[in-house]
Amino acid sequence: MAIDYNQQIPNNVNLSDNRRLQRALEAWHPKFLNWWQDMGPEGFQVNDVYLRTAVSVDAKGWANFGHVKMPDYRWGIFLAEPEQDRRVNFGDHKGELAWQEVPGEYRGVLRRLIVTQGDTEPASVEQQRLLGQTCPSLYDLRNLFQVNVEEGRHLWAMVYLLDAHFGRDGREEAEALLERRSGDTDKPRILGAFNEETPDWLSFFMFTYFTDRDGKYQLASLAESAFDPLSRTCRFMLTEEAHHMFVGEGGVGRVIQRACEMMNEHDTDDITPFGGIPLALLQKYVNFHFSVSVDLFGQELSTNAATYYTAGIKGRFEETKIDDDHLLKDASYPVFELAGDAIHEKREAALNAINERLRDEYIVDCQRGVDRWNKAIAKMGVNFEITLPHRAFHRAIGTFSEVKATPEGQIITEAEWDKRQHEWLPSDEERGYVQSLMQSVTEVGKMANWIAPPARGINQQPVDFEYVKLS
Ligand code: BYC
Repeated sequence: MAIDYNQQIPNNVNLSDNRRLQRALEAWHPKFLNWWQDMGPEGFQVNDVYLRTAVSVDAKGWANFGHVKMPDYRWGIFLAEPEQDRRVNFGDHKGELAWQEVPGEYRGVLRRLIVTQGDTEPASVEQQRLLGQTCPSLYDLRNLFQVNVEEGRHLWAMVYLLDAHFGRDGREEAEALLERRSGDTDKPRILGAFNEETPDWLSFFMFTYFTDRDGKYQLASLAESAFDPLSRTCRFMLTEEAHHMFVGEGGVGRVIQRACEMMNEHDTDDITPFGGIPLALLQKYVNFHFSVSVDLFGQELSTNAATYYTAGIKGRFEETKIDDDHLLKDASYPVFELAGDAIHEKREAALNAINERLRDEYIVDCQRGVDRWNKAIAKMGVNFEITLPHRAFHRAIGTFSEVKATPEGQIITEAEWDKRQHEWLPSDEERGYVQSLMQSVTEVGKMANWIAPPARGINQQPVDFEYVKLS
C-alpha cells in the first residue's frame, strides 16, 4: 500500500518536494519496520503506550503526548530551525558560510561519522529489547518505550542525512544500519559499549545515565559542524536526549532511595534479604557503566579528531562559547599519560587532544548527578558515598587499555586484577542477584520492591496513570 509520506512521516524538510529522497525513504521504511518487529521491544507492540511524539520543532510541536501503539509511532524527520547566514565556527574554514551540501573532499569522513552516530541508535534498542518483560512499573515501562522510539527516530535522522546527501553510498549505509546487530560476533555494532548486554533495569538506568550522556556530548560536538544539515539534525536530537538522561538519573536515584529506606528500616547495609540493591553493589554497576562509556570518546590523542576539527566537521562542546582562536594550531591541552606504573599529566597539542577534552567535560557532567545522588543519601542519614572510578579503570580503548588499574587509579598487575576485579565490578553471582529481582510489576501505580516511586509522573499525569494499556 502506498504511504502518504506527508501524513506518515512528520517532517520539516519538505519531503514531498523531493521525489528522489522520498523514494529512498519509501524503500527503507518497510525494512525499518521489519527491523523494529524483529529487534525492537519484545511484546507490547499491540498495546497503547503514552508516548511523546514530535510533530514540529517549535515549543508547541515537539512534545505531543498521547497513547499510541509503537509500530504506529510517527518517526519524523526534524532539523532545528536554520540560522540565518550561519558560518563555520572553527578550523581551516572558519568564517566561511556553513555548507548545505557535503564538500567532495570530506565525503568519506562525514559519512563515517554519521554512520557511527547512526549505528548507536538501533544498537541501544536491540540491547534493551527484552527489558519490557521485567518492568518495575508501568511508569518505567513507558519510559523505556519512549527512549526506544526516540532512538528509532534518531536512526531516521541519520538515515535522512545519508539518503539526502550521500547518494548510492548513503543508501547502502542506511541498509547496513539495519543489518548489524548488537553483540553479534559476525556483524557487531561499531562501538564497544553498544555490544554489551543491558540485561536488567539497573543496567538500563546506568546506560541511560552514562552512555546516553556520551550521546549528549557527541551530538553537541556534531551540532557545531560546518555541515549545516548535520548540525541542525543534532541540535534537535539533543532536545530528546535530555529525557533519556533524566530516565537514567531518576532511575538510579530511585534505586538508591529505596536502598536507603531499607537500610534505615532494618539497620543494616546488607539489604539483600529484603530484596533491595545494596549501595556497594550499585557502586559496582557505576564502575562498569562509567568505564565502558568513557571508552566511547576514543583515544586520548587522536589524529582523526584533529582532522575532523581542522576540516570543520566536528567541533568541541559549546565551541562558540570558548574564548580562543578556534584553530588550535599552537594550543596545548593536559592529557593523562602512563609512565611505567605512574599516571601523570602532560601537555599535548590541543588539536590531537580533542577527544580527551570532550571526555573531561563528560566526566565533570557525570559527577554532577553523582553529587545529587550523594546529597540524597546523606539526607536520608546513610553513610555512603558513590564515586566515579578513575579514568584508567577497566578501559578497553586508549592508553589505559594497556594496563590494569584500581578505581582509585593505582596500576596493578594482571594477577592482582584477576584476584580482585569483583571487588569493583559485579560478579556473575551479583548480576544474577539483580536479575532475580527483575519481576514484572504491571498493576497501575505499583512499583517493584527494589525501587522507590518517582516524585512525579510524566507530562503532569499522576504516577498511578495507565501509562501502558495492557488489556
Ligand atoms: N569502540 O582516533 P580514535 C549515542 C576506534 S552515543 C570501538 O580515537 P576517533 C547514544 C575508532 O573508530 C554517541 N572502536 O577515533 C547513546 C578508530 O578506528 P580506525 C555516538 C573505537 O575517530 C545511547 C580507532 O579506534 N556518537 O548517541 O577520534 C543510546 C582510533 O580511535 C572506539 C559518536 O560516537 C570504541 N569505543 O574517535 C543511543 C559520534 N573508540 O579509524 C545513542 C561519532 C575509538 O582506526 N563518532 N574506536 O578504524 C566519533 O566521533 C568517533 O568515531 C569516536 C572515535 C569519538 C567514537
